[in-house]
Amino acid sequence: MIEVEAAPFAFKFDPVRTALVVIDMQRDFIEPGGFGETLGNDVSHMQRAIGPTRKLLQLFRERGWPVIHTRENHAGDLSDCPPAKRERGEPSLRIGDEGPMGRILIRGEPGAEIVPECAPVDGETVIDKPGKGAFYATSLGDVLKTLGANSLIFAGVTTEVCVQTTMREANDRGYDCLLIEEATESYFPEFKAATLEMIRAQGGIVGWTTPLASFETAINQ
Ligand code: TIU
Repeated sequence: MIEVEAAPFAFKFDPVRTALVVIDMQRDFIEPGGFGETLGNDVSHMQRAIGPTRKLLQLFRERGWPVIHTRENHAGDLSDCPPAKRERGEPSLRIGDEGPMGRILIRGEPGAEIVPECAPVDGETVIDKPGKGAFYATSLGDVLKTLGANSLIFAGVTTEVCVQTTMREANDRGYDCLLIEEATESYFPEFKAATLEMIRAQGGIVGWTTPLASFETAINQ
């Protein structure tokens, strides 16, 4: 077992029963002209998560530990996009509309790809998901059962939307979940801070959080 200094207390995991889950590190959320910006967000904050997520990927790859990437996206005919999701609010472009990186949040379009720094490599699982939670309408649960995982390390964007939703889904399915603090970002710094706090409140009601350096120190011991 590996023991990581974390909040609200030490996180212990068996590396042969652990996977890294990187949530939605897509150009649509991170770069100007994508889905995140169409919703009215300042996407510049997102850049901060790229370096630490890349480092985390490197740590898992060096050890041959499993890596799973998710991508929020929809079929070109929008058959998996609830009208309520597409029609809500007054975005500058809606899901499926043509934008500077191709059709917004559509599978296979340039904007829906993972940023090059965090791109999947051969052998890594990529889960396309229509919702915010990565377990909803996907094979993630089956993939994790096949791996025999009981602990999940989380990174990705955005902290309070797809990362938190997926961590809550995972928590309800019995996984111990650790979020790496610098490897996640929100469009709203105060939402990121609040989400980290609510994850670890009440004795780790959703899971644990830790700085990347603490995780790296623990796995190097
Ligand atoms: N809008 C926002 O903060 N996030 C999303 O729509 N999706 C993800 O978090 N991936």
